[in-house]
Amino acid sequence: MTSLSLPQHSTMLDKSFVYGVATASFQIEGGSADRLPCIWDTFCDTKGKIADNSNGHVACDHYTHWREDIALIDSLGVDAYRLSISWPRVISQDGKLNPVGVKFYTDILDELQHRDIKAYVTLYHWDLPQHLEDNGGWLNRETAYAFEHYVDLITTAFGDKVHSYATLNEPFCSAYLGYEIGVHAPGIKGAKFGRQAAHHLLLAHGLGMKVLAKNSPNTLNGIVLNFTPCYSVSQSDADLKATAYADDYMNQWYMKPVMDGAYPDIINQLPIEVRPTILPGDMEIISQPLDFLGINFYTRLYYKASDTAPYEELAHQFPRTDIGWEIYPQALTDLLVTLNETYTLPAVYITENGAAMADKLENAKVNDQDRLDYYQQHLNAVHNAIEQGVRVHGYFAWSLMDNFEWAEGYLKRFGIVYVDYATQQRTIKKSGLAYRDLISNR
Ligand code: IFM
Repeated sequence: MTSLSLPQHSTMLDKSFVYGVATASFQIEGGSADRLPCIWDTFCDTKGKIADNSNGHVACDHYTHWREDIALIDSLGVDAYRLSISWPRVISQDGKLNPVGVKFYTDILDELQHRDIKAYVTLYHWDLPQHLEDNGGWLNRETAYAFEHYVDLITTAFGDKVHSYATLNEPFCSAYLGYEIGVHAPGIKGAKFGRQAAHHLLLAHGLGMKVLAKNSPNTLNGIVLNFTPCYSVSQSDADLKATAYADDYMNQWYMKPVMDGAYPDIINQLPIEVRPTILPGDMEIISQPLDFLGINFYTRLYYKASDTAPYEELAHQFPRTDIGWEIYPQALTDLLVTLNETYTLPAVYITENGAAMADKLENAKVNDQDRLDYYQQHLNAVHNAIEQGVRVHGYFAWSLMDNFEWAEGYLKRFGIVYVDYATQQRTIKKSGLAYRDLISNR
């Protein structure tokens, strides 16, 4: 198959189904001299943390090329562009708006509006201002209130330029990868730290939602969570129990508080010293009503029982993408159907889905058939979930273009557009052309 298709009767072919592309500030912008340092700058400067020793100072230089990049987005014919706001670019150290940073984004939002592309804005995609980290970062409850203040200022400044706001992108990654196992910024390790950071991030989400309800009641407001569905290696009670625990620890830990105002019951199995400090009223703040839930999906994982821990995670099975993640599209259907059975879901958007592949630019073309196949299989998986009653309203490809893939640096390419980092030349890959055609053929 060289094109992307869906069954003719699919609601994903209705014009009301939103197709988009997604990026994040630190991963593409560069322009670091015009903003405050963030935790990823510091992490990149720490030896051994980033696979290719790179950083975000230039990245895709979107800071300079944003106008061409929006023209590129427009040429793909998408309905929406999901971008994130760099907190350290728009808020100065004294907590006031930085007009230069605000203008960068209002220019982008105006250009999107002019081209009739809906702006899906994420308010926090991991680039915490370093001065807040110096005060404890997400381990300090005050950071949640600093976020609330930032959301208040920036949403007032943006006025009616935005279609949708997400408070956080993937709090699992910020908390677990950043503060529990330390493979992401700020590189802190410890179960108590991970759980406490998660709680403060979720608190920030709830406080942010309240600000959005006040300042921006007409936008679609929600949160973006990532899920890596957990599968048991066997049907034995021990393996099933271990797998359920892993799901609660990795996935539902972020979902259940937001939807139901409570952590999964396994919180009571955690050693007392690991449990997060939760103040009265926190869970009510965290469980504000949502207009939408953004779901990011890439892969699944297998689990089994362990003698020394609540579960053991197995290596990814095959086939794998270039980042080593198993390709298993059925898990996306299973995930959506299960979430729909477990919770009362608001409108669902797949806010990220895509694959890192070992692309080659040859004769000004990238023949990424492997990525195209990944997209086809996952679009089918979303279609199948919709057929089973899940209200999915949109799908965003991750990513618009190759970019800084966190601890992997620039070694892993997720874009549907190839970026030559030496020249900043963009080339739409075969998958990008197919995505464009799927959208225009609706
Ligand atoms: O690149 C990231 C993105 O920033 C968040 N979700 C997962 C992507 C691929 O790792």
